[in-house]
Amino acid sequence: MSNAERRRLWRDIGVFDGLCTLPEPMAVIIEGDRVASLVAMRDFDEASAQGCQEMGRGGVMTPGLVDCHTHLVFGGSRADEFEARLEGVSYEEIARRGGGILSTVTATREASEEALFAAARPRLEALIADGVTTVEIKSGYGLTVEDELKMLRVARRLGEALPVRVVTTLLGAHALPPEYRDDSDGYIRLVCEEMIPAAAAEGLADAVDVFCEKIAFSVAQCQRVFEAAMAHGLPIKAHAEQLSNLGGTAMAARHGALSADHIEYLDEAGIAALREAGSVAVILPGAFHILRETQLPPIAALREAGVSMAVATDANPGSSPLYMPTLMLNLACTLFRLTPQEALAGMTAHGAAALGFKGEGRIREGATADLCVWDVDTPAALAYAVQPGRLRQRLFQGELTHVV
Ligand code: DI6
Ligand code: FE
Repeated sequence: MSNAERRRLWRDIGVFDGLCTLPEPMAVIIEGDRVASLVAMRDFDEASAQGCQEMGRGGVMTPGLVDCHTHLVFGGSRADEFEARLEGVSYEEIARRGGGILSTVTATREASEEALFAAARPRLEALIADGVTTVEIKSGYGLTVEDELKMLRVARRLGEALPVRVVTTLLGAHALPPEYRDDSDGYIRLVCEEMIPAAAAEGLADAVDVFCEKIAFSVAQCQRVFEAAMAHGLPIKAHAEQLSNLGGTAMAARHGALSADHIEYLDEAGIAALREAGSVAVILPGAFHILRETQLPPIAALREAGVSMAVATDANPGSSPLYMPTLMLNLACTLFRLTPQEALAGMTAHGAAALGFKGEGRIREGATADLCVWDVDTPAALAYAVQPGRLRQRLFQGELTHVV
């Protein structure tokens, strides 16, 4: 039987549909690569089980997880920086000394495409083993036209090699490379006039990101990058208000950004701008935890304003060397006081929206069968315990790609 004709049935299963937990045990039928039916067990008609492969009972089904913010292609390691920070040197200070992001830039420039691919593959496999079916991967450690394209090519190849949808983001404006030390406007010109056009011409970038921060680029410089991206038809997003409040989020929202990410230092004006633009707030509890940040993102105010909140790993060698999305569910709850359902929605429906896939990351009739079945009793239990090995089944575009 071809996969297109195959019908699979799960019985008596708890369902988190991407926005909320359904109140009753459900029966779910997947036909080919689509969700064909989703009915409460007590309304289930046994006749519809005919021709179905029985996939099991119990457990919890969620949409495949969406990790909407990662930097998982990079060379080298930053364990030494981790130790320095434990001894009291700050992330900003390390960056000012030319370490931090720039030390990864050196290692990434030196690495071949093959070496970058080989290093990134197990990181992505770890995300997949923890339920991810869509992942965004940023460049940003090359900082030359060639090295940024090299990173994006590796990201694309990862998506071809593994059963996961990869969305690529050009983050040329991540840090100022040493060869432009006294000419940050000159570097922004390179990003706008060469990097973005080259990435667009080769179809290598699905979006463009910036790091709007004192140790990176100003609001005005980030705006220039956005205008260049938009001129090439590319959606935009921003790392903003991570270490200080510069107003990058409000500027990004005014330009129709898909998302503003980190946002620990976001103020009322920034929240209002996100609400008006319908941009997603991406919260990254892994970076908050690793940097031992104390400024909490304004979760209650975002919730009150009705801004969608996504949750992601920010997997990267410096501020979030964490490759476990279900750990982020836990951290989003314990550190940021999201409810388990909000955290799960942040890694499904709202994560998808942060990538421009509004309406995806859901389990409902007609949806793409990207989904996970977990060995837990309730969706909240996924955020409650941090325990690898709970992913019982994983479907990527209707294909069973993970069975424990
Ligand atoms: N903020 C982050 O958390 C990542 N990039 C950024 O702008 C971290 C990048 C790194 O430290 O390597
Ligand atoms: Fe990041």
